[in-house]
Amino acid sequence: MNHLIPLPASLLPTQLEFQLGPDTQILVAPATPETLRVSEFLAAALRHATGYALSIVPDPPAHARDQIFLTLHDDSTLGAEGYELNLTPDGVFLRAQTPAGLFYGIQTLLQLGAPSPAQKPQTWRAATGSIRDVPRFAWRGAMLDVARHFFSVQDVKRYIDWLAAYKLNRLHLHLSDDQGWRIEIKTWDKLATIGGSSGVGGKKSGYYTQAEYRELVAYAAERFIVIVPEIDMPGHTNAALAAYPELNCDGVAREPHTGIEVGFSSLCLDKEITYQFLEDVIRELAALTPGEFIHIGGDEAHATDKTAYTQFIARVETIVEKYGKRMMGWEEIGQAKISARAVAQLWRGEYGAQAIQQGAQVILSPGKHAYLDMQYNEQSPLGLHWAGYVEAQDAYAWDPATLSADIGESNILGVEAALWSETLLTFDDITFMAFPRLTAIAEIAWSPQAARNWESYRQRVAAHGARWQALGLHFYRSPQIDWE
Ligand code: TNX
Repeated sequence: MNHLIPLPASLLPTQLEFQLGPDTQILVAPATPETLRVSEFLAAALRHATGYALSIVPDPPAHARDQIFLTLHDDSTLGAEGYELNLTPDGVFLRAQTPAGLFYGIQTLLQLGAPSPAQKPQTWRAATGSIRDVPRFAWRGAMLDVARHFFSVQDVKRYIDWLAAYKLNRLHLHLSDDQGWRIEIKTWDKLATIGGSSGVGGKKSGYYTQAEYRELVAYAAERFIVIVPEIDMPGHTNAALAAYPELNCDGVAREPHTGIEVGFSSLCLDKEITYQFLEDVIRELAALTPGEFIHIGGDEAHATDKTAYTQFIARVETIVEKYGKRMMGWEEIGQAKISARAVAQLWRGEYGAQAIQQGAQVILSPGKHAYLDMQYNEQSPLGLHWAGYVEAQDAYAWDPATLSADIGESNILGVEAALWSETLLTFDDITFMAFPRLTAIAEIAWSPQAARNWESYRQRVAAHGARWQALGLHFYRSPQIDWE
């Protein structure tokens, strides 16, 4: 029980052991499409680990021994995502108010019973005890930049699997930037066909069709992860400006951008066609998005007049709201007049107070702690270092509530780990930058501040390293951690 990440809100080990047997079943009540689906998720993982049948029994008549019981029941103290997990030598009892809570309890259970993949079919044992667990923040996010280098549907799904294992619940996809446009828009088809044909260094271009994007949204939703689409504007728009000459003030299409410098592009804010374009894009994105938010970027608009920028952001919010969504943007949107429904994502910490004064909440992605694209140290083969070097401890040892004097716990919707991809080409590159820092941010987002500390995390993450190694996950062997 002593290696869980994120650390549960409360945990009481009882020093015994539950062992899965060839006849262990998963009993689920009430049996609904969603509870059956999460039961199947657990069954598949345990079958894979043990080779046992793990049949699912919907609405079992009476309690049997040596089984795993999943039940939904009313307990408002568990909220929308909490769960209660009791393990005894005679059975595993998992209760939650919602299927999401059951899903998080399952992630905990799967961490507790660490099978050795080398010894299959094999006994699967877990230490006994009781856990009651609820998350600290509602928004536990990870951002992936698929614009600088494009990543396949398969790669994104594999990243989603890891997010789910650590109880993250938002995947923010940075779908457009100067170097590439990565989502099919049917009313402006050249965004994808022309804007999607470039990338940093001329490598790894491409885009998701709407069908592929829906597939990602559904795959994430099955793991209780909401995909948050970002179209960056009015800067970071060279790919769109290359696809459509009419979006430029001078009417001349831009050349594709394959470098990594920022801050030179801007939509033409004086032209009405710009707003028609945005309305079409936002309408199509909203239709693809079950979640509440559309992220409109808004960062580093260095090539846009400041007053025009603030008017632009306010107008974009009305378009986002027209299609039933809330606007999220990088912290620079705090300079504009935004509604209390908007959310500002902090990365440098300059404009958060302005957003909060307007009643908006914030999501914290401070570069010094939560930017997974920062190099670990001077020798790191991948990454940038404009925010400094971010070692495992830097990613872990900070508290959202004390990061800034202007920002209190109630202003914070959540925390998000950002992974920009200027220097990343492969899935191994992604995971090398993400682990063991993504797990640090996941714990900050989920676990109570008082319960966690670096010394405990560094010991627990070492056990995860052994599992990552066994699963072939490429990760950074930080010298701050005594890897097993
Ligand atoms: C700043 S963070 C950017 C991105 C870069 C990133 C690299 C933010 C809102 N803008 O355009 O990719 O730094 O770390």
